[in-house]
Amino acid sequence: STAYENILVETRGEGPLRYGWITLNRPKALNALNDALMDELGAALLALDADEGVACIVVTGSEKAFAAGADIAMMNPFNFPDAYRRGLISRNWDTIRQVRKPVIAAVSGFALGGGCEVAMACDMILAADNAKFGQPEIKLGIIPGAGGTQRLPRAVGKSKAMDLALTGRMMDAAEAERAGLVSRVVPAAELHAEAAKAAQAMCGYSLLALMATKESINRAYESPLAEGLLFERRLFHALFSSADQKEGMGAFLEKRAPNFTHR
Ligand code: CO8
Repeated sequence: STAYENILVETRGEGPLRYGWITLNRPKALNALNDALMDELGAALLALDADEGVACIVVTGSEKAFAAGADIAMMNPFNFPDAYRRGLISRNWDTIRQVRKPVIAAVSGFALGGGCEVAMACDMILAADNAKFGQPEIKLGIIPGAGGTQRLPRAVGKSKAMDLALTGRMMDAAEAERAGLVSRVVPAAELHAEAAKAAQAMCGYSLLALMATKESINRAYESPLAEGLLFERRLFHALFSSADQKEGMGAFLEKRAPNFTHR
């Protein structure tokens, strides 16, 4: 398999479909995001997305930090022409959006700045009880650059997004759960087991249905309600042309476990 320097990549699970497991791994800098790490993350996500044996992907960090933001030492000398021309740090952010399989962020410790933005670019965030989220860019004389002013207010509402981005304060896991940023909070020691359980559950379902669910929920953010509902109905109807729909419903009626073939 491909050798990466800033991330660890594996596939895990038992059964015909497995899940990808990506660990951000720059421990010296609390997983601060630089171009090399983001290039590797983008490449690993696309490779797992293209792997027919993979149903979904977990992205996690260390116990102390999911990622403490973009690498400040790298960004310090940036000027506009270089940053713009080379798409510095930003060039890989749209990669996460291209992934069509579900991506679970399993967050322990700090998820700050670009780290919080990577988590928000995933499809759901599972938080350890020691997780801390924030957009502290204001302290550095800049603003969030990868969704912090866009995805955060959609997740937690305008007032809390303003509060976090304007004061730079951190929010703990309990507050993040109340605000709707994270799907649930689990004890730190159980974070990986819980993420694995969620991923393993997805591996037992129809890949078509998983991908259609993700596509349709994401559509809710991009379109007015009537268009989103229409999009959902079209996909819903389309799935009745799949063998997996016959298998899923047939198995229920025959009181047996389904055996999806992803067709
Ligand atoms: N960049 C570079 N190095 C970092 C970063 C970072 N963001 N965060 C931590 N480190 C390094 C520290 O410099 C330190 O290195 P060393 O041991 O060599 O001194 C090491 O990691 C350990 O960190 P600390 O000693 O500071 O650990 P503490 O436990 O005392 O503190 C904190 C942890 C509170 C997380 C602290 O490290 C901190 O405040 N970090 C910076 C957080 C921050 O400001 N993040 C936002 C960065 S700006 C950003 O993300 C913009 C997003 C743009 C997205 C892309 C746009 C296109």
